[in-house]
Amino acid sequence: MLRSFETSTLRRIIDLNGLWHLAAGSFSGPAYVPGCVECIPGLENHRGISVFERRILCRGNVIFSFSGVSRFARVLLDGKELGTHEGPYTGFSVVASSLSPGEHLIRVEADNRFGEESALSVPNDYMTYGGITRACMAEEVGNAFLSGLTLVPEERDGRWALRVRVRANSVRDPFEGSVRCEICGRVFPLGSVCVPAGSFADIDAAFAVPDAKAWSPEDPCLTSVRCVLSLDGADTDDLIERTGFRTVQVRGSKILLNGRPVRIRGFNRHEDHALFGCALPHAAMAADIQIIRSLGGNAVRTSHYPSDPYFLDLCDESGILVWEESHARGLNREQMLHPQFLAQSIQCVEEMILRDVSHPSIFIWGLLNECAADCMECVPLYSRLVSLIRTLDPTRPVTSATCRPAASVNLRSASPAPGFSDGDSTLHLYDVISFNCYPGWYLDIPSGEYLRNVRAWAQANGGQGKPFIVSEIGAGAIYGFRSAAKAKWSEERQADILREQLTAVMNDAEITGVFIWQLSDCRVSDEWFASRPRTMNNKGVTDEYRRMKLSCATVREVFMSHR
Ligand code: ADA
Repeated sequence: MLRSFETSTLRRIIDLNGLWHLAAGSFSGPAYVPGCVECIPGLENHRGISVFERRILCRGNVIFSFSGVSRFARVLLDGKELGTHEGPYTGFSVVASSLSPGEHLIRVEADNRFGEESALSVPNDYMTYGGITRACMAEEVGNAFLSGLTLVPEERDGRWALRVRVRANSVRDPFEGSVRCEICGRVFPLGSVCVPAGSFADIDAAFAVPDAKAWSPEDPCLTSVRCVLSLDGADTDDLIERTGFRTVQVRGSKILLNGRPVRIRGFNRHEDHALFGCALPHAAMAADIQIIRSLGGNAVRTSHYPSDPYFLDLCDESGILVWEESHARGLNREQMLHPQFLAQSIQCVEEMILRDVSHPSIFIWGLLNECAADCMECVPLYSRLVSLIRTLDPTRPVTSATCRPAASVNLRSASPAPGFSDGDSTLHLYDVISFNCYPGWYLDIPSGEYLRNVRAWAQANGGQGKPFIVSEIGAGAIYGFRSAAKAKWSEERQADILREQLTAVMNDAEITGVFIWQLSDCRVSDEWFASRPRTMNNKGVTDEYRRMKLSCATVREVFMSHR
């Protein structure tokens, strides 16, 4: 299962998770999917093509769906290529048609090498693992099937409506059918649909849902919607998606959830774990949410890429608010001007929003963390991607986490290079302003003073009157390193810095909230930054096994006193 709930009642679903045969480097043997090849002894530093194979009993038309293959995937059935996909953090499906009943061989080639053709996955302050890193499944369908069901609740004058989009597809033969939705025991006809041979037709409808129950973090009540395709009066295919009825609005310097201002007490979360790499099992995902709640948190930022959809399901169910981010971290001018950058970014944004727009827990979209927002040639790229997000989902605010106020705010005197501005030139594009700030760690300046300076600069440079989020703040500590002198990298030092930083943020009523950098220590690409101790980003409040550092008690104390 890719999701935490049943997604169809009419399809035969084959779970593809479990043992596959893996050939990678010198390894040849069984490997668990989903999983990272780097978790297999001997493959800890594998960069290359990993070949996964397994046999599957199926027949007819089969949709193979993958939630994530890192980084580039090629899928073959019985030796014939079904499709390819770039990007580790969004899913994809390929269809095989008219299969004879019996055993078939599926083969997935997962390539985690960096290279010329990869604009977004580059050596970075996190690890690009390899393998079939998220869940996968196969589904048997007939000639006519549905895909891409999305649900967007809309509130008008205190009444709820639901916008439903779904695609009707033909594998081979043309058809005419009808589509309906079932919600809370009621049936809403979406009309008839006429699909040419081997093609598709999109259905887009909105209808009132008079007895909708509201979703909120305190009472995360979810609504299931079943969409059914019928041909000649017989139900042929169905899809189930979930949503929650809630509103998100930006009003002046506040973000309102269901009409009330929210205060974010959040954590940045990389998908990374000492035992599982980026392929966290569901229980480990749920454990992360328990840690966030136990520390007084109410939100998570999926830094710096779209999350595993199962984790988003858990956030919906737990009432944890989510900042979901399309993939990119710290790309400089040359990297943003890469010939594939725009096409791959558009693909990532489109796949993320199509996949995730129905999640009520997602309250904001983010993009392009700490990229070259001070480069005048790059500003149009930002603009293009922000417009794309707004077109695909006009219901949520958009933001980008930046670390670039004017150099003087960061106590530097450098003047900008030709073609660059002194500070971020894209703030005018966003609904919410977000800054990554490390006073007390990278900068020797008191947090209160630094945050006031950054905010004043943002107000004067495109952020006037907009909500302001501290999208990262934190300090490093090596788990178990205790020091009476509170030396750098000690747990004591991290706890002290976080207390000072978080107190400053939470005491400033003009700041909408904070995402601590970060929930757990994560592995860093070897190729990126050898001077990070342990080749890890050690700013987690827990280590990579989720063992709590001293700072957890501090975070809990500060967050709990601001609930
Ligand atoms: C950033 C960046 C993070 C991480 C962090 C750090 O601002 O967005 O990915 O690298 O700094 O630890 O320095």
